[in-house]
Amino acid sequence: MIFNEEFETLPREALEAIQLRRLQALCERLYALVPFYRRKFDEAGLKPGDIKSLNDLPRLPFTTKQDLRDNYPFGLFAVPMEQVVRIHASSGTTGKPTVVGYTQRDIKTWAELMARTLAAAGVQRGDIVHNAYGYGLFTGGLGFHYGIEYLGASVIPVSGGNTKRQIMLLQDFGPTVITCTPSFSLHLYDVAKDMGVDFANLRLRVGIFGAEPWSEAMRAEIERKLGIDALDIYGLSEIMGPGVSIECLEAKNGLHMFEDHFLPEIIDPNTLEPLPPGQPGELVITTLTKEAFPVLRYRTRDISVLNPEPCKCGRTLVRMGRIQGRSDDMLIIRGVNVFPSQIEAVLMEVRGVEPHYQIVVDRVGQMDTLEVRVEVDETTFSDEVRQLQHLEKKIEHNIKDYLGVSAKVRLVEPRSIPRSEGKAQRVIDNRKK
Ligand code: DLL
Repeated sequence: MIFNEEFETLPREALEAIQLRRLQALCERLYALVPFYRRKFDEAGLKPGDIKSLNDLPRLPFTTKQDLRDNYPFGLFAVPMEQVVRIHASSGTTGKPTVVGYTQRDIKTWAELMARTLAAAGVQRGDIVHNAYGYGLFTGGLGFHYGIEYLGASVIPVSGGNTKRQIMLLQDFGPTVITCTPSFSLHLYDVAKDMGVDFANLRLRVGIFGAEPWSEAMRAEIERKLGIDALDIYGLSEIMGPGVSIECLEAKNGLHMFEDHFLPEIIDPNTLEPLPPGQPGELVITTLTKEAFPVLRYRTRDISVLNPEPCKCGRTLVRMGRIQGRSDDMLIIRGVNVFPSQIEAVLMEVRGVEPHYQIVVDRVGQMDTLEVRVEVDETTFSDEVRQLQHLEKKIEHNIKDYLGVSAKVRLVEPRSIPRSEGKAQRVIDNRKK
């Protein structure tokens, strides 16, 4: 089902005309309202009026996560606070989150795009949606919530956690749609099994999964175990939240990006040059309509590929390929963004600990696990076992406190972590195997 027939099936030419008009207006607004962008334009010797066609896009400056951090918390907002009705945030390398804001119109646009997203998954009025994305600063829970209501379906705002209770609600409320991270859906399945509950007896028909990397193999497993269609949804807080792009139920082959609101590019992350359709590279997105927090050429660090071929669902919107990885070292552990440098910062505050560490990420059952191995100095190593255990617990506590994610810390002998001649291999991600 197509929610917004007009804008989701525009001929390319008409779509590009809209995009150009919106891009030009965006440049004018950014130049006039956000000192950071005015400086960037001036440094590049550009005026908003220089943007005469979409081919001029590569002349515009990029925006990076570092820029967001440098302007923490509200420095890049393009409207006065009186117009900001919502704030969300996601974690970043320094422990300070990346902060984003929305006007009333932004919230309405987001709700509409989420309604389009849900419709692409076949959701309609009468459906009951079990929304197990986290509610709070994270954009997942509330982003879906508003979209489900906008579409006119029923939302169960169950949020994350309390898995056993979720199984009870899945049985009693009879939801037809589930929305959560792909790993959580498989965790639900395992817990249900332990409780003697069979997913085949539930009414679920489709699941909309995202916020973390997953694979075709995992889709097959979810579809088989849960007995539903599993669709991939992509988004990020800096651009809006969930609802930037979604697979359609008809093709399940690439995620349609809502190009009337977001202008995608693929660049080579090293040369920063644009790449043609079909070539994988870093996804860069410009928001065309956002009011409170517009971004110009935002470097997502996510690796994808664009496919402009028409789709059998009837949408003319470009499709991005499943995210293949990231061009930086950010890890996503149970939906929480974690940078190795954050862990390093925690370790380095502890006396007796050496700057030699390794981060091991794995998946046990369906849950991500995080283990931090770190060397201690000779003196500490000769301490009593009890003292070492105490130190491990202390670091675990600090990681949880600082990063919001639980880790198992293992103190190891001096010089036992392999040294490397080039870049240290700090991260071993066994989930990719
Ligand atoms: O994860 C927004 C979201 C919520 C998307 C619910 C989908 C569903 P952030 O917390 O800002 O926002 O994290 C954004 O998560 O840059 C990707 O690296 C990763 N990511 C999001 N969706 C996918 C996906 C939300 N479908 C970061 N596949 C992004 C792979 C994904 N990675």
